[in-house]
Amino acid sequence: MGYRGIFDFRSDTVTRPTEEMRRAMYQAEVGDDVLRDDPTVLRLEELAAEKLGKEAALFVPSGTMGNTIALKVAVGEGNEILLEEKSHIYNFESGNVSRIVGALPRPLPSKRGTVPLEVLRENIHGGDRLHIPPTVALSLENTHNYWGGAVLKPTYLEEVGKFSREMGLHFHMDGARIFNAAVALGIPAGELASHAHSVMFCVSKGLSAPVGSLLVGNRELVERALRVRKFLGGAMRQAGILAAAGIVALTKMVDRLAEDHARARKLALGLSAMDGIEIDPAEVETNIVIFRLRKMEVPVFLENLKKEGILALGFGKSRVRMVLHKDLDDRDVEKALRAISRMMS
Ligand code: TLP
Repeated sequence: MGYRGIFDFRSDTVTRPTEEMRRAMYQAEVGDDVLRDDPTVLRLEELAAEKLGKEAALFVPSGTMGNTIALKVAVGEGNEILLEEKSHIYNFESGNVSRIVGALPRPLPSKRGTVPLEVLRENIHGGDRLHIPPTVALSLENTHNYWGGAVLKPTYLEEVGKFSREMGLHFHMDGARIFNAAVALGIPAGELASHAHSVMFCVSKGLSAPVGSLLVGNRELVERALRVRKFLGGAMRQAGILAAAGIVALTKMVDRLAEDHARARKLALGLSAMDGIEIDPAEVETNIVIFRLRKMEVPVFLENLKKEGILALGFGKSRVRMVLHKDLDDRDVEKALRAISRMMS
């Protein structure tokens, strides 16, 4: 399909709103959400809480803000949070854990996003020593962006949930793409969310809404989050215009994520047969495809690909990321494979 001759594999954030979303946005009933008067925002929040099986939800402008608010509420200044070392929160959110939350982030090694329980356990600090910030929370990412859309196993999440309750830690989930995980596993997103105290997810990624994320949790957390959202300047007025698209995202766009996953596998399989490209297609579980270049520099690869009207993203020194989404179809995947194959031979 592409868009105006450009085949954009950089991210699922590039998806444009569907016709149905645009109609819903046009017709949205709105009010002032700072005064909590916007019926469409309230409806989206109710729907989000219901889908994730939590008491309440808060609509926020971005995933970054949703994560920051959650940690500002649950971690707080002078405390420590355990994070997976390649997580988005630790690496790609402008250092907000230290800059805005005022907490100490402790990055921990993992196997594709799964931090072993014993590693979590070994890194917990109590509040008994004056010079060590006490560990009060942990955060996991599902699906995991850096690890190529890896899905965290429900049994692992259950264990972490149990562990966090035993240890008195707050368990936050950066579930920007939690619906991709749920669709890949064939289970409701609520089942994955049930083990965490708070979850942030985005409607602006594979679900194709133009803007927005939701923070879900219990009523107390969301009430406190409302204050932090205001403090960060994230409280919006007639935000129902945006929330209307979010409602379509949650009600109409979830099941189709399976198509993106199938195309990602097809892309990975094709790439794995090419000389100079390193990828294990078995690791591609959702819509993100990350591969390593053996013979070509990443900027050269991206520039050559761009000449064919295809956009991808450099992801580290020798890695490239290509993401599948609703604005890319089977033909676009084939086109990309042909172009890359020409470039590599
Ligand atoms: N990720 C973006 C870029 O920042 C890399 C992308 O294109 O994938 N958590 C996860 C796991 C994310 O992947 C992202 C965005 C966020 C949080 C932040 O969401 P936004 O961009 O809405 O602040």
